[in-house]
Amino acid sequence: MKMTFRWFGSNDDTVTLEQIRQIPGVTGVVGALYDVPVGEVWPVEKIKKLKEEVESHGLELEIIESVNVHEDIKLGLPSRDRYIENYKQTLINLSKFGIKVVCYNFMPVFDWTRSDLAKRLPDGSTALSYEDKVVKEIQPDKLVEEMEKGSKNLSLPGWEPERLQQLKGLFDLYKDVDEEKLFENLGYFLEKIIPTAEACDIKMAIHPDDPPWGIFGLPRIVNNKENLERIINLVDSPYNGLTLCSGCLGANVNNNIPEIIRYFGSKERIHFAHVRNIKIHEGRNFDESSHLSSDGSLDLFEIMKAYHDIDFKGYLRPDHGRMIWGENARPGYGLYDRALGIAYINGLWEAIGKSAK
Ligand code: DNO
Repeated sequence: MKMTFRWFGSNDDTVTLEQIRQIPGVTGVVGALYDVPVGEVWPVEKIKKLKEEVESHGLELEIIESVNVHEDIKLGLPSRDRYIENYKQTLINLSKFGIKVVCYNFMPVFDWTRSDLAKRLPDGSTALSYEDKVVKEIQPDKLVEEMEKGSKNLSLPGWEPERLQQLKGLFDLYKDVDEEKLFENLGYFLEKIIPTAEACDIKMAIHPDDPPWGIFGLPRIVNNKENLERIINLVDSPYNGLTLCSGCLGANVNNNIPEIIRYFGSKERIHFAHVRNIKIHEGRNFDESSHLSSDGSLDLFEIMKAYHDIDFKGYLRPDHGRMIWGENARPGYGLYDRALGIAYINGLWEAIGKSAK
């Protein structure tokens, strides 16, 4: 595996490349251009600048999270073709700088969703949390407001204000899009972009829905083994692959994460691993815990063992961390708890590797 760390750029991250470089075992960052509107082509000059900045700190930039997909593509509107052409051009531009994997998602309107960005845990740390009742009762525009309030004036990935200002219109458009239609629209998108991804040698890695169920009546399809299987078969190419996020899929107790890793790993379709833990409470409620198995509901040893068993050579990153030691950072993306996560994942990896010999 290649250990990486998500970074939001020098203008928009409290964590610096100097700090990231000092975390044991990290070889690269997971980056993106956050100032290009969704649907537009990522300019070569900006990609170059980001790449050079990361490399000048002794780190690699080989993976992007995310090139977001324009809503018109998910909706299947006639205007999608223009945005798909732009997406292809972005892949071509990224390939000029040695990008190997592009993560994206296909969640209608809302990317990852939480009811609280700073829930206080018994040890005094704060964490992202999801309470089903709150999300069921809140109006979508109110949720957007709450997320913005909790963001500490840092951008939240996937929560682009320009798009979310048009909530009402988007909800109207989605009235005609059910899960089958969404699959169809994803298939259309993949058929067009995978040949370009192949030519550019960039592996596409779809990110699961977070949480892995529909919210506000909007369809969601990237949420269990059966649907992941259907997605990789929409276009049967190694370039049509997955970001395997343990915390997203794991929120549904029916998803057996080690089994899912072994299954898609044996098909060589996992290109990017997000490793994190969650503490599941009764019903559809969970808090994000530290990475440690005994703090959450997922067994990180079994998860890392599954990656070891499939001889995982792809990119991996710790996922969200709690806010600890008085850190004031983007919710989920501080330095300390994610660095602790890395130390733990590295420890598991070394122990599993040595005891397997
Ligand atoms: C949130 C992230 C997501 C993820 C996208 C991938 O913290 O896990 O925003 O990056 O869904 O496209």
